[in-house]
Amino acid sequence: MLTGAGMSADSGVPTFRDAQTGLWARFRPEDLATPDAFERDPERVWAWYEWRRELVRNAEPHAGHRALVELAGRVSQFTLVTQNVDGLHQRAGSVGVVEYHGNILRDRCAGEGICRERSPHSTSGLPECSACGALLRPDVVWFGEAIPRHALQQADAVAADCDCFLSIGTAALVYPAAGLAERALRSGAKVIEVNIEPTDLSPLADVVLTGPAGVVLPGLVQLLDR
Ligand code: BV8
Repeated sequence: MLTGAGMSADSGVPTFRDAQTGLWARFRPEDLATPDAFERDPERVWAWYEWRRELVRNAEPHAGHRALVELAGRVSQFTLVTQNVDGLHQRAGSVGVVEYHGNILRDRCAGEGICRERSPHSTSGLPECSACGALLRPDVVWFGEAIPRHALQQADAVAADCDCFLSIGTAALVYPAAGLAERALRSGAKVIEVNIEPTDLSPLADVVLTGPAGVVLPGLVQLLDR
């Protein structure tokens, strides 16, 4: 299965396209979540990410996240691929989560490309690597950056070899993540979409369950008890 920002909406984390409110209303995520934006204005990009980190830290997993944990224990094979960078699936108890777009709460050294601790001293006023002094950046995949190889391969493999693929809370617009449901369809899987509104995937899905993930997913798991 694949979850998107709509999965976190019921935890109070605005979706990727709704996130731009208040101070950030005048920016498009696509213009902030890029290597060029970080190169050009690291202060602004870090301010956006610190604002989003605060939202994520104050959020709690909801009944839909917990329903996926329950579902994982009820089926023989289960892989959760998420586009979300908020770690809410893991906080709900999901294990083996494939973080397709990384994790906003981790820092990565922009010079070495690996996660590092922050240096206690900063010459730039921004987080710097404790090992080499280069700027740190959030450990997420920006637009124009490659998906981490292990995540890409694992997600492709399960999409190509599953009986049922759930697409939950995603507009199915960001690639290559949006291609996973299409990959599952090509391999003969049934596709179930959970969303509050139609998406580009809806006409291709076998089943479309319209409603918030925090309501639909617990209901779906209860059906297993019938
Ligand atoms: C790459 C981390 C190449 C950062 C994010 C074709 C193939 C390959 C690439 C492309 C392509 N076409 C275009 C591209 C380029 C680009 C792209 O897809 N652009 C889009 C804008 C068209 N893709 C890339 O750049 C990717 N990289 O391809 O690299 C490459 C290869 C080799 C070497 C070098 C380079 C990287 C994309 C990753 C970008 N990073 N996040 C951060 O978070 O800061 S993406 C970002 O969008 C979030 O992760 C978010 O999850 C994701 C997708 O959006 P959604 O999850 O769908 O969220 P959205 O707000 O759009 O929609 C919410 C949905 O939920 C809605 O449908 C709504 O109705 C629903 N909803 C709302 N409430 C609820 C709900 N549903 C249920 N319940 C509710 N309560």
